[in-house]
Amino acid sequence: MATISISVSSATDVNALIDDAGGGFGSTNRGWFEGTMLVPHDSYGFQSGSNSSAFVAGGNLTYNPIPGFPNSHVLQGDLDSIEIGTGLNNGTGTGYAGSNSLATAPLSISGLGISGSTGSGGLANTIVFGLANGSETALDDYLFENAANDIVFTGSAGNDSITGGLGSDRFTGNGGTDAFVFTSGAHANGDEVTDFNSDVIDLSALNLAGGFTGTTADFDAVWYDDTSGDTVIYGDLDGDSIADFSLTLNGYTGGLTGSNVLV
Ligand SMILES: [Ca+2]
Ligand SMILES: [Ca+2]
Ligand SMILES: [Ca+2]
Ligand SMILES: [Ca+2]
Repeated sequence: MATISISVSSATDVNALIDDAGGGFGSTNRGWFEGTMLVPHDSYGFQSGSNSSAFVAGGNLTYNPIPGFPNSHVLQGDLDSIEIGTGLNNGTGTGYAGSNSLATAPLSISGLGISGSTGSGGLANTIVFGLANGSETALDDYLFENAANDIVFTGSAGNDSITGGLGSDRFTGNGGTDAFVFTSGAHANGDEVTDFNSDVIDLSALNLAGGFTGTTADFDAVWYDDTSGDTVIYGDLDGDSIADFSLTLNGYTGGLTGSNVLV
């Protein structure tokens, strides 16, 4: 459905930052949302009362009250991007629709590919107002639990961490010791790391009793093969020593140890 780009500009735990973006809002700390809202805008900006969180939703979006419910909020249209950070600067001076920027925006998500979202149950509305009401669940589900959506992740020069999702994802950690975390074989399967160096593949959530077995296939274990010019990491989930999932470290043949692959 969509190939979604996630990039970070400084050392970031991606999933924690998304969780914090939702957590910064909530019933007693709502984002501001006011101004000229009934015509389409390129972006809508939200800032929590304490400015512990701010985000900008970009696309071709229109705010409409639900007919008959004048105090209701529905965001409709195309949602392309979300930037998460702090320090919302609204260039229009007439509210939080229009020209928005963030003073610091460590996390940028683009290519969301949500078009023609309508109604209160539409993705644009559930994702954006989810965050503004303190819940990142709809965004998390769309990014990481939808097998039709692939992530292209670009890390910073620092130590980044991202918990990968369903779908075929591609991770470039850049500098630093980056952690690519997977919570199931299905989440890891088919994924690629383009620049593995001294980074970490964390499969510990899978609770595989066989542990990391180097280059030897074994039951309920994780092993690797680097004889093809890449390193392919395999895992057995059902005890037959035959791989049930694999992920690839492109162009890497430097060998792996239990400190690179956490099982
Ligand atoms: Ca994946
Ligand atoms: Ca990095
Ligand atoms: Ca790295
Ligand atoms: Ca197996």
